[in-house]
Amino acid sequence: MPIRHGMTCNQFIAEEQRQFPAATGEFSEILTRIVLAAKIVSREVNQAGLLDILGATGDTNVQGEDVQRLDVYANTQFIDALSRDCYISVIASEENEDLIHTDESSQHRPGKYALALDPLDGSSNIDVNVSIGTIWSVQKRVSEGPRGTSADLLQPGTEQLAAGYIIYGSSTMLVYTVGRGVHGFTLDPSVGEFLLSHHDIRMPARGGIYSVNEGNSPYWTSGTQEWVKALKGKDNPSGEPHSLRYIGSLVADIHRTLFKGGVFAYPLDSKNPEKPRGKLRLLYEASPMAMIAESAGGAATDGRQRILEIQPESLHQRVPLYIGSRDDVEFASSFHREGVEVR
Ligand code: AHM
Ligand code: MG
Repeated sequence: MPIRHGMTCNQFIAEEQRQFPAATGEFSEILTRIVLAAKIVSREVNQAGLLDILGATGDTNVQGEDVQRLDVYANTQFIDALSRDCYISVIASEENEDLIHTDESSQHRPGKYALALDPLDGSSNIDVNVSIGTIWSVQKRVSEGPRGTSADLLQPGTEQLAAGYIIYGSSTMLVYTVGRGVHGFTLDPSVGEFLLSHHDIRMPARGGIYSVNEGNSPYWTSGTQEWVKALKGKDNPSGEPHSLRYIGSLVADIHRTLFKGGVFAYPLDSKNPEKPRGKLRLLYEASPMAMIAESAGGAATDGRQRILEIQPESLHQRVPLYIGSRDDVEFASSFHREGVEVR
């Protein structure tokens, strides 16, 4: 079946699989499970107000943040969809401190793949009807033996086989890449299918928007402060002040950046002076988004190093992130490279 506007995501996945005659279908099965979980979570997100499911559970997650009920729901849906009789061996989720072993519940031989998951990012926005999203990436398992290990997830982002996000916004969209172009599918609720709406998305090489929580500027390094000052003036590659757009929901901010160009950043800050750090998590926020950005012609860096080349050290590791149009990310890097930045 030729690639055509309006084909379902599952048809598209099957079509991509046909390009690899040796493929067993296991990888495609993982993608179709993600599609299924996305539909279920989308339905729940859209009915959140009606079902009175909004609000915090009263628990805190491993990051010390309030857990929203929808976070828990989304976490359960994605883990269930990808655990039972699936080909995923281990999952790292933002909502779970420890690695999740799916091997025990699997009827199959140990899975060949590992999943990194942020089940519902931007959850502080749920109660105010702002777009939120799910972020995921799949890696090939590298450990041997009957059970997966954290080594399966602690691989540089260059080893990701697929990465994607689902944005629950004015419509629900699934955007993903297997490294050969970035494709977007819009959920048609009347037929319950994600339909191909954006084939081979390309990010503009340069944009006119910067997206950053400027309230953190007193805690930024001087390099970051200088960079934003340049973006607000005329001393930047486009020669005119950039517009500021900040939703505070990573998936929504990056979704806009993918289509309109510009740069999204969550820089290093010294809110904790003992330990300056970025906020966003490498495995299930920065790395998948970096794969999408690069596959669409954009770039992603921590200011000094390509995000995809960072060797992860722990499941919930945080990194500074500058992501978006190629030229805009290069401009950000020029203020952060070793020797330029004063901390
Ligand atoms: P979360 O994983 O707890 O939802 O936090 C991540 C979110 C991102 O969606 C967003 O880019 C960022 O936190 C916003 O942080 P801030 O409110 O500090 O600007
Ligand atoms: Mg998150």
